[in-house]
Amino acid sequence: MIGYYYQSPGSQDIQEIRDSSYIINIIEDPIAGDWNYEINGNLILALDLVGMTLLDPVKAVYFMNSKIPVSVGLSTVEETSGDLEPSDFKISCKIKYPDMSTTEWIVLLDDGQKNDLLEGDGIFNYLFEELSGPGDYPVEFAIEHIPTGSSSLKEMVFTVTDYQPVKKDIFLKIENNIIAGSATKIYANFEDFSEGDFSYTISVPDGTDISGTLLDNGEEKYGDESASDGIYSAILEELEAAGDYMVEVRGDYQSSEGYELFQVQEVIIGKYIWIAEIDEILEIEGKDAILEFKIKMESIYDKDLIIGFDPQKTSGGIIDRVETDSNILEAGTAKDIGVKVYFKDGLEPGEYTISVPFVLGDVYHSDTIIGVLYEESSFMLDLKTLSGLILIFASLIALIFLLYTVISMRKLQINLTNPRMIIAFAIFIVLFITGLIMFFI
Ligand SMILES: [Ca+2]
Ligand SMILES: [Ca+2]
Repeated sequence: MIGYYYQSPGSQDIQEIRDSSYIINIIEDPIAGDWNYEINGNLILALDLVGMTLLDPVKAVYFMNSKIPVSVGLSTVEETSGDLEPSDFKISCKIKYPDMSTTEWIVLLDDGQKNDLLEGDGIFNYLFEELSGPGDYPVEFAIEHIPTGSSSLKEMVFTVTDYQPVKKDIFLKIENNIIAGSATKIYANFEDFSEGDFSYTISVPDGTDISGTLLDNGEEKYGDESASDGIYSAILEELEAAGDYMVEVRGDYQSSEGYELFQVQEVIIGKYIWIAEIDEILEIEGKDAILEFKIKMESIYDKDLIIGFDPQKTSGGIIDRVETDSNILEAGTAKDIGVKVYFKDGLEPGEYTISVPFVLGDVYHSDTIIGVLYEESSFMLDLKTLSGLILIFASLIALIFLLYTVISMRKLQINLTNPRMIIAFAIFIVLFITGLIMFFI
């Protein structure tokens, strides 16, 4: 409900608009004087109760190549309660160029897209990129409460200058301990060794960023040799993962004219482990299903790394284990590593694609994909198997002799217990069983 208090009672023509979610009272032709009002309800939404803060542009002066962020924040005014629904508001701005021409009404968005960090947080944004020249740019803001159609206006001005201050150079150095193995020191200075605020951001191979401050306080833990010499330092610990690190240093300072300026410099450092690819299809030689090959590995890394394998990865259950002739990849070396891949029993002949899951230290995982050919004919070469086949063949000669004897038995009146029969049968059995044992073991 809404109550009005006027200095003296009198009839006023009040028009009321009522909806399920709001009530608007419009006082036509109000009597001059002080008015008070009181509003009660679960949700209070009145334009007067909504604060509009210009968050940007914050600076009064911009350079010609700038992009001007335009940002407005909505908030409930102090001493009021109730929820604010940012989507009930439309905020727009109109920018006037120095030549007096103006832009159209530009809608600021709270959509969490391109120029807006978060959707629905009541902060509306736009990025103005079309500066036409130096001069004053008055900006008119309009805020509209969509459900009630009520609106209000605000104005501010920013100035664009064509003055281009000469930027100081910034120098960045990285004490590269990639092979030596210790923490990495970075240091930076302006060309004239003047003061500034120095900070760094490092993009780590896994995509995250580390940031911090470089200091000129002479403290050892920052790697700073002497205080206030204009050389700012920081020590970076724990750059563990292999890959590229992009180090960016930013120095903020004030130009002699009082403009806030900054300069950025970046350098890429890297820790690499490289494992060669194997393009050709490798053949398994010998009766046992063991693949042997050599592979080239190279390390540009500051520590020796243990060469191991991920036992969980078995190429779909066919790999039993993997062994190498060397367990260490030394820091800063390249070498050929002999690898033996043991397959599980019962590998069927055929062509396979396996991945050998190398794990180097805790820092590098790489699956090396290899085509493998496993042929049945390869076990025919085995000497023991060959002897077994010869014995089985020899036993067949005895069998033929035995059969011949049985066929001609009646004609020659030879008895089954004839010693020739028994000897031939015994020879066949002995040769045949020995041959089988040799063939299969
Ligand atoms: Ca927003
Ligand atoms: Ca210093």
